[in-house]
Amino acid sequence: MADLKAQKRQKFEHAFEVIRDELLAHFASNGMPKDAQEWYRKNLDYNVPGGKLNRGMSVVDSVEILKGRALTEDEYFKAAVLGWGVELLQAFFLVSDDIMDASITRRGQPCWYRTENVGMIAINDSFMLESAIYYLLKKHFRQESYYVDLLDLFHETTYQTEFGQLIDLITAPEDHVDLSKFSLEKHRLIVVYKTAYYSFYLPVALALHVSGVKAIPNSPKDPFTIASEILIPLGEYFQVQDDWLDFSGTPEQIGKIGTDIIDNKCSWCINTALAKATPEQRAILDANYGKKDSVAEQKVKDVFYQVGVPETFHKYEEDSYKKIIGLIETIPEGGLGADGEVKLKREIFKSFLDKIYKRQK
Ligand code: GPP
Ligand code: MG
Ligand code: MG
Ligand code: MG
Repeated sequence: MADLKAQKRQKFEHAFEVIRDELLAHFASNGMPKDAQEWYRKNLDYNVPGGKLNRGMSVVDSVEILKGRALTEDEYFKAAVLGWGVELLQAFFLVSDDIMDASITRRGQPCWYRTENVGMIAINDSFMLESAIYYLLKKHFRQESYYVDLLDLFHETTYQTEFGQLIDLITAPEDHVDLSKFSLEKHRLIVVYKTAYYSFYLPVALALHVSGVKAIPNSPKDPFTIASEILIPLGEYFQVQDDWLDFSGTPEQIGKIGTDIIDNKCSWCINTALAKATPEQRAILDANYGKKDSVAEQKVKDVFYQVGVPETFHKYEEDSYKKIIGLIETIPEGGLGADGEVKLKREIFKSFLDKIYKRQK
């Protein structure tokens, strides 16, 4: 089982080498100089392949489940291009998010903008990671009837993520801490937009398009709408885990140093603590949250422990799992769709949920 997982990952990583070489060959064919070619290669290698790859591999896994059989080499590669498209989008977001969040490390190494000679060139590097998606889509999908659907989906999802990033950032001003502005409703809006669409809806919607599933606009039977009704809550749960790990995980474990308390973020942990704090504890939170100082950060963490944020999280995790299983079971056991058509199947969502349930990084 573990072996099969490792093999799957290896195969997906191998596709990255091919895709990266296509991007580099195209770049070189525009007469770009050797030092720029090396720069672009380093940007791609440093920022794209080193994560958990859940998002990218979910495209391939979902296509396999939808087709109900092993993929041909050609089908596999096309699904992998879309999967790496999601990973490129994620790399674009993370390189720029780390600048905006003043983060230190990512995936166990310094954030790209903090590496030697990079600095603010990382902004342009992040743009190139995004644009690479559209080069690849054109190269591999220009002839397909659903090409425009892929373009639309990547564009719309990017825009939604940017909405979410905006509200994440303006809810966390650097120079003005006001915890009364936070709420779990605000948190939900932030995380659905900044994380759930691109991390959960996008991979499955791509798999549906490449498998020939058609949208049924304005219908309660639309497979894309039905998928999003499960995937958005799944993404919300995932980002609550991210907030929890930012507070409780060690850098060795999560590959990044948590910055949410220092950055004044409207995270799940602070909202949970605010709901449970006594007036004394609330005063400690008010005085120490969002301060660029590790003593203040520790005081906030102490209150998080005192009010039972860990216990509340574990309960939340169990409840979310049950809730999402319930949503998955609204899909008929034999799949959703007419005979002879590609059917939406429970296993797509179950396999995605299993990838993240009780994750430690
Ligand atoms: C995760 O937030 C959200 C993103 C990475 C989306 C960024 C969107 C942009 C348009 C740049 P986070 O800051 O909690 O992630 P992490 O904890 O990994 O830094
Ligand atoms: Mg952020
Ligand atoms: Mg961040
Ligand atoms: Mg985070």
